[in-house]
Amino acid sequence: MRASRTHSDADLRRQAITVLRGNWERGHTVPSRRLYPHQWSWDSAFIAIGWAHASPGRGRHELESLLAAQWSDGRVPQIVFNPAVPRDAYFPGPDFWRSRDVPGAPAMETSGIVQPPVHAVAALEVHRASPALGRRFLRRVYPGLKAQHDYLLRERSDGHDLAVIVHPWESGQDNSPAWDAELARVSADVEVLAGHRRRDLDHVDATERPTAADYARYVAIVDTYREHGYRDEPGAHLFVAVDPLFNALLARSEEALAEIADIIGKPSEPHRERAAAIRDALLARCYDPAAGHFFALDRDGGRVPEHCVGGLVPLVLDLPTDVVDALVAGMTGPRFALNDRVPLPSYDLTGPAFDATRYWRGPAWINTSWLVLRGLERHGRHAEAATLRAAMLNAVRHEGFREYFDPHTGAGRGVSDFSWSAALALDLLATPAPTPAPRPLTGAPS
Ligand code: 2M8
Repeated sequence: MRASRTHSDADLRRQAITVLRGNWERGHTVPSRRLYPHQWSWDSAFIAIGWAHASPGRGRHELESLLAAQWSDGRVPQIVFNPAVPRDAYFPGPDFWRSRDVPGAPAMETSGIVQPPVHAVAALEVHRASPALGRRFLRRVYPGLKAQHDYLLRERSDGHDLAVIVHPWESGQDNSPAWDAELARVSADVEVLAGHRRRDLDHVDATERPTAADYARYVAIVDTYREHGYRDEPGAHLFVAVDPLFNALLARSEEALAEIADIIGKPSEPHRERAAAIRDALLARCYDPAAGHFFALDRDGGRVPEHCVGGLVPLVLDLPTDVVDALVAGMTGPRFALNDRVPLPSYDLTGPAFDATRYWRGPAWINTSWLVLRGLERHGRHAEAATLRAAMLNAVRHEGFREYFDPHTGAGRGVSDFSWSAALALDLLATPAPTPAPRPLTGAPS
């Protein structure tokens, strides 16, 4: 890490707002002007949480513009394409997804898959930032947020209270080693990429991005889903998995929906029941007490024994104390090596597939650390939360609002001026670090 670029909290705040303003695009914020020039689903949720501290009106627009692209079955698309951006600026673009051919898709063009549902949490945070504006915003977004969850629990049920993902992109942790075995079952030749041009490699070094073999499979999975009109029917899915991060966020968002329902006078109990059912299923199916970690499941319900940062994210939920203790022990041990310089790695530092530079196979990301931080706070683990907060702020202070960071050295990687890194830093700066619980002074006079 370069020590020369240190900034005060006030400087950092100003710079974060400058990044968000630079990426604002009439109604939504692009994750990155260069690499991701459209609106992304879970990015918008994190970005709205940042806007809540700088411009709550933009936070509301961010979420409402995303929900305006919701499909009639309730799915909130992973990408909403901006018609003003050249159609081939990002691959796969609107001509690949062809949402216009699908009944029930919105007027604007979108992709046909989803991303982790953290939007109800974001809506509540945006509301809390400006409650004086009344409950109208929550009234407007509640039906869409409820329909988003209904879709996941209805069409994507694993039959045991958890929701499945049907594409690695749906996890947001695209090339995580958790998906390797399931992805290996998809037969796809890199030839399927022939008529396409990967635009990501124009902006970021190929050693940091998913491989051509991964992209061929990503394309093949969508080709089949598209042939089924993006209906979740038998034969439509070449890839099926259960992601602990996705389901932890679904449960946390159900809790947020319960709070929203209370505020606007709707029944909240069904949301609390759903949150508890998802949490219980995560504990029963994804948690391995011997390993002290939550694991992804393959399509047959088998645990995928890869330690990924997503397996720490269920900390955002109420959990038994022994589970919290085990997760914290795993986080501070050699696999995730919690420290105050660099945020948590996306994957086990000691794991066989670890790669310090390749995207979700090792690099440290601000959003996943932010989720774990909120979980640590929920469980009163203030010392570990303070350490993680220091690491996140240290990374962006020294390297700027990069997309991800080398998990050993903290060197910035991926694109610069990345929106959720700026947005979540803004949230950290707006929330003072809690005072650690008093500890006995060793050797103090009695
Ligand atoms: C990355 O994913 C996109 C596909 O959705 C890509 O690689 O092109 C992931 O980091 C994902 O989590 C994120 O939402 C997206 C935009 O920031 O980029």
